[in-house]
Amino acid sequence: MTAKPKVWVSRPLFPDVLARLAEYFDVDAEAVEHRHSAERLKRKLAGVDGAVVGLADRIDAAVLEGNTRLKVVANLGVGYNNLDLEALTRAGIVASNTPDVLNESVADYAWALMLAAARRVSAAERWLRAGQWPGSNMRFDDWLGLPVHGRTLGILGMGRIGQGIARRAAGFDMRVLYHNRSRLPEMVERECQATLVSKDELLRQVDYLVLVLPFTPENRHAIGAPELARMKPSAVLVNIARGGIVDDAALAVALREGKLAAAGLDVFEGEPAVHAELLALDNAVLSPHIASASEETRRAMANLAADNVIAALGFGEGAGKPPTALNPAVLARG
Ligand code: 8YV
Repeated sequence: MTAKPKVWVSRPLFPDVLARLAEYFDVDAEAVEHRHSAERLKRKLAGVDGAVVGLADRIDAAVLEGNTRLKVVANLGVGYNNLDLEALTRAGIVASNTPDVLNESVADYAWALMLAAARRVSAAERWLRAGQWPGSNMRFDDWLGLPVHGRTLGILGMGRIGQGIARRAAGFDMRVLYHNRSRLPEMVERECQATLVSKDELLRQVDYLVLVLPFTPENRHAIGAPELARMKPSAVLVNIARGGIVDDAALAVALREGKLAAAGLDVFEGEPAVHAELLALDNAVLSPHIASASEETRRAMANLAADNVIAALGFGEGAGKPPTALNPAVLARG
């Protein structure tokens, strides 16, 4: 009997997904979360045919150097700025991500942050838990927040997640504006009831701005001090995309000085560290990169990553056709 191919899973995963992988492979799965050093990544990847990796695992040319065994890297996320796709392609390694399966959960969560930031949910809960309600003589005009219904929602980056966020806006009677590299097909625009505007118009007109851009060098600090200055002081910013798209230091200043009303942030520059000034602000609702974290969605993401590894290594029904390969040309090369 020939030995099974080897697969490394860099983060703990659902046991049933690991069991699926184990049907085909000799699986080495991390039992606890680690921040893997480049050296450890290199060593682990040198000894396997396939890998399932997370966003904290930076797979670049240095990590791949001298690796002649690895054939597939499946990323647990739709965003793949942790992968050097060119280096992987050059090395003949298939890379995959997890698009689509997370669209609706992430869109739900964008709304959670929007509503929580507008209505000061986190700050009010902190106050209540601190025992401040009894004896506070809470006034009729305390804890006033911002209305969401009937306002203007802006979406920067109108892929499928952005479209999901836009579709939900109909229930809040909102006008939806978007800015994107290219205009959406008319039918999709109609479905989302969204209108394409320039980035400048978007910044100036919206009451709620949700960022759904991929993290690329061009999108670094797409929202910095100059952009924040163009927004209404009553506006709310929501980032469920990637840290680094927003200049967190500039955002903290705008929030502190009342140049922006509030923010809902799930991602941060340099996470898991969070800018100290953001941590100190009551008008920032902060969460630890959990927008896709519903049971159903995380399970679907893990299964999709497993599907890609299984297919790329020539097993299962889709043998040879990983469903969400980012560089399918590698497969054609054989
Ligand atoms: C993460 C994400 O993958 O899909 C993405 O790009 O950022 C998230 O869904 C998830 O938080 C696991 O780290």
